[in-house]
Formats: sequence, structure tokens, C-alpha cells
Amino acid sequence: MVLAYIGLGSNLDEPLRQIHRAKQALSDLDETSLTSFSSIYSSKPLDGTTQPHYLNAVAKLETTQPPLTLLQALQNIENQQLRERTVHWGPRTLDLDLLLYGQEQIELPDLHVPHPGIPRRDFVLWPLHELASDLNIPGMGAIQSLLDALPDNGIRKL
Ligand code: ROI
Repeated sequence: MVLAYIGLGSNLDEPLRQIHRAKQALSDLDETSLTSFSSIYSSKPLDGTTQPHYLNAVAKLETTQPPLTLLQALQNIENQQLRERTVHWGPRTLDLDLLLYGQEQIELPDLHVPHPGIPRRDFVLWPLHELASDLNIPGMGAIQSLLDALPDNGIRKL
């Protein structure tokens, strides 16, 4: 059994509904239980084009699925929620990122764990901190130090 953390993000087509649906889909995954779910946060878009604010959250899973199987399952959920991959870093109905898979460091063409964007993303760090305030992220350090290093970008809990 491995603890895995999943980042959720949406800024199109009723983001709150997208996040709730994705939470349900995560709790229905095979060989997996959803053991906690963060608050939902509203955050300014980081990078990309001019686009609406995002809603973000983090889910904590206990799973026996191997990382690439889990990644495929996340992509299936994105597809069910009609994610359109047209614009790189453009707006999206649902984005699911495999943030952490136990303490493993994985470098594969389609999968980088821990997710390399974590240190820059307050919309990942705040909800992750809510679920695991003493987390140590392999190769990146203590979650509290990562948060302390980020400027306040106006993120807020719903
Ligand atoms: N910005 C925010 N605030 N939240 C996201 O989930 C998000 N996802 C992205 C990019 C475009 C990098 N910006 C984001 O993919």
C-alpha cells in the first residue's frame, strides 16, 4: 500500500462541479481508497494565457496500483470530464496531477514524480500542507520551507 497525492484543478464549465465529480471518481478507483480531501482553494492562473481563476484541491489516496496504472486512471477521469487538450497551459475543465507516490522519485518520459511544478505552485502546496503539514517531498524538502519561500499570490479557501 502506497500513499499517493493527487492535485486537482479546474477553471472551466462549473469548476466546483468538476472538482466534486473528480473527487467521486477518485473514490471509485480500483485497488484504491480516498483517505482525505483538502479544502477547495481559489487561485489566480499561474502561467499560460489570460484565463479564469482556478479552483484547486488535493486528494490523498492509499493505493496498490503501480504509478503508471494510476496515471492512466487519472487520464481516464480527465477524459470522462471532457478535458480538451488544445492549448498548452490553456484553460481546462479538469486537470489531475500525480504529485507524489510514496517517497518514490520517478523519471519516465510521461511521468515525473514528485511533480516538478510543486515548489512554484501555492495552489498545490497549501492544500497539500493542509493534509500533511510535516510532509517531506523527495528531492525538494519540507513542505513548510517550500511554502515559506513563496510570495503571497492571493490564494484563498472557498
Ligand atoms: N494555475 C492555477 N492557479 N491552478 C492550476 O491548476 C493551474 N494549472 C495549470 C496552469 C496553466 C500552469 N496554471 C494553473 O496547468
